[in-house]
Amino acid sequence: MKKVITYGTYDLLHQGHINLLRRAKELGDYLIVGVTNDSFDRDRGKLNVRNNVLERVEAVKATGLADKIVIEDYVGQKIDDIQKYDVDIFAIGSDWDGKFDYLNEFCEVIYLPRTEGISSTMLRAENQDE
Ligand code: C2G
Repeated sequence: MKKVITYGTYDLLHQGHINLLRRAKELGDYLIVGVTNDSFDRDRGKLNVRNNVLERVEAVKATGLADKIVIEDYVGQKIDDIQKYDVDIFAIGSDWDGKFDYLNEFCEVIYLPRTEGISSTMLRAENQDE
């Protein structure tokens, strides 16, 4: 069984996230999705995330594309997860091109095309007053 893992915040879950999850799922038989913890995002400078981690996990669950969801709590967890779950492929959007090449030591790394024209940042701007 080929296992794929991908990570993200998935704030205000949108079609770009869904396309990414679908493409990642198509790379193998079993998809693990890592959803960032709120403090992990704050620490990496994402200060305006609207949905809390439980809401974001529920949104990913509702897509029906994840076979397993894990919470990403700390820097360095990707390596631990890849080893723990015996992952074959790490997949992530092309906006991260090259950034995760260091994981090649542990599994195959694939950058998937990003969906143009939609982002959480755009949706947050549209809903500024809510
Ligand atoms: N994505 C996409 N198209 C968009 C927006 C996002 O394909 N229009 C992809 C991103 O490339 C990423 C995933 O959706 O693979 C989740 O995106 P974010 O929620 O923005 O999370 P991100 O900050 O990319 O988390 O450990 C966390 C990860 O390293 C990356």
